Amino acid sequence: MEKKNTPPKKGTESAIDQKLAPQPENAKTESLIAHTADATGESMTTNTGLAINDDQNSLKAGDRGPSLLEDFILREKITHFDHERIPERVVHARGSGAHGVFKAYGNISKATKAKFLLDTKRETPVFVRFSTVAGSKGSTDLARDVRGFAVRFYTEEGNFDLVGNNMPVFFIQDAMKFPDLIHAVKPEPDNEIPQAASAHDTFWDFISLTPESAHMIMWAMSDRAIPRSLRMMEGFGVHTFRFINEAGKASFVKFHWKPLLGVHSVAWDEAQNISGKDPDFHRRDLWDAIESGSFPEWELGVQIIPEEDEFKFDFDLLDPTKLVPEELVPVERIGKMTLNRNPDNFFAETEQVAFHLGHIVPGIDFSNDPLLQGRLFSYTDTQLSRLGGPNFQEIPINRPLNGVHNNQRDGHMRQMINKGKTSYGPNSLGNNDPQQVKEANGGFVSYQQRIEARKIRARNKSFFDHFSQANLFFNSQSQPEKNHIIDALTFELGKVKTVAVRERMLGVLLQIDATLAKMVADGLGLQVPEGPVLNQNIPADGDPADYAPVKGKNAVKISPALSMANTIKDTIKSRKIAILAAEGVKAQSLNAVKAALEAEGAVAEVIAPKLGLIGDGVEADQSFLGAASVLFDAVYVAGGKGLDAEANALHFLNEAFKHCKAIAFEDGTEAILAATGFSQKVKDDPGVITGKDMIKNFITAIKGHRVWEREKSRLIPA
Ligand code: HDE
Repeated sequence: MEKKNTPPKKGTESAIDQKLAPQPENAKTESLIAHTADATGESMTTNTGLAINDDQNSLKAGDRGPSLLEDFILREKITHFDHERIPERVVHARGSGAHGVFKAYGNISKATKAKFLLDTKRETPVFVRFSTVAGSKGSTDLARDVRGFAVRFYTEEGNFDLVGNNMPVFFIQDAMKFPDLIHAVKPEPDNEIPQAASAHDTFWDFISLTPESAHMIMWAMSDRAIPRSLRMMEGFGVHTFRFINEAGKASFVKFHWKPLLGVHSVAWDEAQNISGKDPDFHRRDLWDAIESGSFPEWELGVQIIPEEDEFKFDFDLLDPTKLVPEELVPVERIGKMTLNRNPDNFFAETEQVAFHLGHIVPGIDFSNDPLLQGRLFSYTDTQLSRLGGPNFQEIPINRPLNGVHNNQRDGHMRQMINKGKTSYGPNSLGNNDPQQVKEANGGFVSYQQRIEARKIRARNKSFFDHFSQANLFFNSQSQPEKNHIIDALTFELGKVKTVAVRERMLGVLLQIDATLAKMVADGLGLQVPEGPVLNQNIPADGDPADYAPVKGKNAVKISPALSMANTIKDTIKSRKIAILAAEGVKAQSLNAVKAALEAEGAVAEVIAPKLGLIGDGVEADQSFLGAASVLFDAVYVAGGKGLDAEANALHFLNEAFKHCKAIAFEDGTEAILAATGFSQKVKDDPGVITGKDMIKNFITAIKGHRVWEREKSRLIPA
């Protein structure tokens, strides 16, 4: 039931003038007020507004008798409940949303006329939904997977959706293959196993026969697929889009999101543990950060490529399995997005938001990327079954701010009450309203690309270099990152039961990098097969020789921007630090450490053998039973009675060490360090801190995120 809300304030949808009205601080948030309900202090009613007297008992023939069909209150309640669920998204089912704002830097008018990218004074409201791809709605956040990074800008010219991922390329080149890819990665159809995982036969069967996926596979097997936080991921538009400027000149554009907290990941073993200890880890992390005022921020970056340069690259700009190396075309930062408000209602907002990369505004247009072109069909189509009909744009989270006027009418759940007799055009009975808009006044006109072509089902040969950028990505990684890719492939292929699929995949890896293939083969106890890689993406009448992958040149051999080792490492803001303590802990120094960490924006929690008071005014936030090292970024050992003999504390420390985290030992806790499994390994380890300048050194180590070099010995029990 809608509460009698405070009337929507000035600047809500209805009040906004289509032409450049000054917007309130966040016009979208205000526009949602009219649709929110708050039961605080209200009486309970049925959906028709009838006050309910008894919500505890159904109507019966006698208090021990059968329930009566007459009970319209019971029937209404149960009926609504029965229909609470809608189909989950066929991909990207598991997601988390947040509201925020975008502010342009105002430096891109040379390339685009999109108003929200030009006006530095205006804050454009945004709604963002992050997601995993393969898992169901209730699956773990920490699956090895691509992350969706979908951003809606509620601009003065309508909604612009940048529906991207946290990886800049994709598995396939043509929309025609998308259902195959997704069928291969989803749980296998006979037993619906495994959930939210690509480590199974059908996925690798498809991949090993689809060499165009090689580049994306490198990304998916890298640590990019197991982010530390949704707030610490890059985002990419993936496809090449077009910008159009005021003079009508077009250029190609690639979109990037650069997180101000840097790009960081967890370890794979850690990810698997988090999935058990807190499957909502990413969702909770995003929610908590926003609730605590630690607002995540990203800069929007663009790579602009003049139309004249379309054929200057050794790959095709229309091929979504390729990125444009930042060394060739630098990323220009053109604005900042800040996420500053959690949704009020998950279903109404995060679940019902209906993104579509076809939602664009003047100044932005599409390219002929065949993956992009197919997506232009899919997104509206999928909402029709997911949200139940053609009026999903009327759901509050989907409404544009500048109002909707056209001759579309009726359909399931129509909300709008259209006045007047005319719902057609041209009309003379209604002044021919709503009127079309001249381009000069903001009417959208598609970019007039010249096309002279034969109608044909085919792919240009410029799409056939499948391995050069896969090799560029692998080459650009630090040694620990390379090790992680090798481990990930060994893990995934190890779960594949069909040996022929494993072998075929080794053949693909050989085309990317011989050492990579050899290391994975060793782990699998197999030999790397020689011979050409099969490409099965060919039509029935195609000659396989015409479709063989070709070897490109790779103008760039190493791209530092592709390695997370080169990301920003200058803050511990919002990092979670565990302080291990037991009864009798020195309260003064514990409080000093906590204060120092919190002063840097970190979140510190005291973990002890039991809850309650453990020292002079010190309370445990969690006991070892409820806490786990994998849920923290670093550990401070504050000490206390018997901590060196506390098995849970030692396990906590060993595991933190294994996952390459910073660990500091307070003076007087030497016995605890001695009892760990890594006491003999701390010499020259920059992440194990003792002695002088402890806090300073500890903070520096946390800024470094992880001491990845530590992990290879694999000798730490945990
Ligand atoms: Fe999507 N994708 N996709 N996708 N996609 C969907 O739309 C589809 C692709 C992406 O948080 C669906 O509303 C096709 C690339 C995100 O609500 C569906 C193809 C990229 C989200 C769909 C692709 C994406 C989706 C499912 C190949 C990165 C979640 C529910 C032609 C650039 C949006 C929905 C959200 C969701 C189709 C490929 C990103 C079925 C056919 C490439 C972030 O329409």
